[in-house]
Amino acid sequence: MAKSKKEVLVLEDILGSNKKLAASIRQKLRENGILAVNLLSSPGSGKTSLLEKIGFCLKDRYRIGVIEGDIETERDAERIRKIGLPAWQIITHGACHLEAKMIARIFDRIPADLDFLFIENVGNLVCPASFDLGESLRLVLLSVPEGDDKPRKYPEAFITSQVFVITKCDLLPHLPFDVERVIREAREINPKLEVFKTSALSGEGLEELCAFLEKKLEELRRQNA
Ligand SMILES: Nc1nc2c(ncn2[C@@H]2O[C@H](COP(=O)(O)OP(=O)(O)OP(=O)(O)O)[C@@H](O)[C@H]2O)c(=O)[nH]1
Ligand SMILES: [Mg+2]
Repeated sequence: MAKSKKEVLVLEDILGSNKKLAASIRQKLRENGILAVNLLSSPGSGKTSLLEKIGFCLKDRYRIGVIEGDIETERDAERIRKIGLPAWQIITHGACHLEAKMIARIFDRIPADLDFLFIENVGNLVCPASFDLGESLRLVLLSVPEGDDKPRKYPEAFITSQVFVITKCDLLPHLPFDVERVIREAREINPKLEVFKTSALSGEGLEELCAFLEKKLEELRRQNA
């Protein structure tokens, strides 16, 4: 059923105030030279697994913090703490996405001397795409078992992201998944997408992805200089 005019106005108001708050979060993070990265995907696509691997790859040279968004439990934050990184869990109690106000509420717990702040959004390929969290970089993940037809079906996540990470590529020999098709269709939606093929299991593509993140941090620092 079509939304009423009142519903549309309420939605516009929520998104408008989220955008303003996100802009001020982004400004503060950037002033401190922190690259904030928002990870979006369906439940179970491998966000936390990828963050564990990125953490291993970068933690000796950079200060990293992780915000974990989940509907319930502190499980993902505990996984991140196990690899020696600080993690702050946001439990949304039912909300299917993070919003800027949730980041703002825990903002004073985030050290100002971080290099990278990763934000793992609630597992959902739809709603998180509409909410800017103040990140400088948005990554959309799609895992091989989810199927190669998803970019056109869930375009907003691909339109609003700068990076497309195909995860669980170790499963490619076992599943029908056309890598060229998924990249082509994602770039038809958003021609500027950077694409990485990764596997948290085999390690494929992780070095390249980490090098890209380092380059993005350098760019941010250069803009600040
Ligand atoms: N084969 C394979 N399995 C993976 C890979 N990465 C993650 N998995 C598995 O996929 C499942 C989900 O991984 P998570 O990292 O928890 O996924 P997530 O996106 O963080 O899940 P939510 O936070 O619940 O949305 C786990 O059983 C992982 O072991 C991968 O590269 N290859
Ligand atoms: Mg997770």
